[in-house]
Amino acid sequence: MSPTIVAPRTKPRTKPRTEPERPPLYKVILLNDDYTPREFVVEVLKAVFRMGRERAYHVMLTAHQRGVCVIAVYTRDVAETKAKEATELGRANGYPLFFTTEPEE
Ligand code: TYC
Repeated sequence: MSPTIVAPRTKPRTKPRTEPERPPLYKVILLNDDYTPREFVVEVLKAVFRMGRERAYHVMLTAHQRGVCVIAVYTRDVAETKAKEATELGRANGYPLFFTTEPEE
């Protein structure tokens, strides 16, 4: 019996590797107001954004002095959930504390 001749593959076995797409990131932004106590803002930042006291105090003070402060960057779902949760903690305690999100350029 004559040997079977196998034609060489002309196509690569696998697709060329491409880097996985990175998901778009969203900033969580803290807005200043005249009513929420400073200490309450610090506690919310610690609880929802897992900040230590010093960083939370610094972020609170930046928002207090400049009107806004970017807190952190997350994927869209996480950013929106945390902003909602933190805003809701303020509302539940009768404060107008407000967190918003915006896409990172
Ligand atoms: N401005 C508030 C006060 O003087 C404190 C405060 C800081 C509120 C930051 C909101 O994002 C904020 N009591």
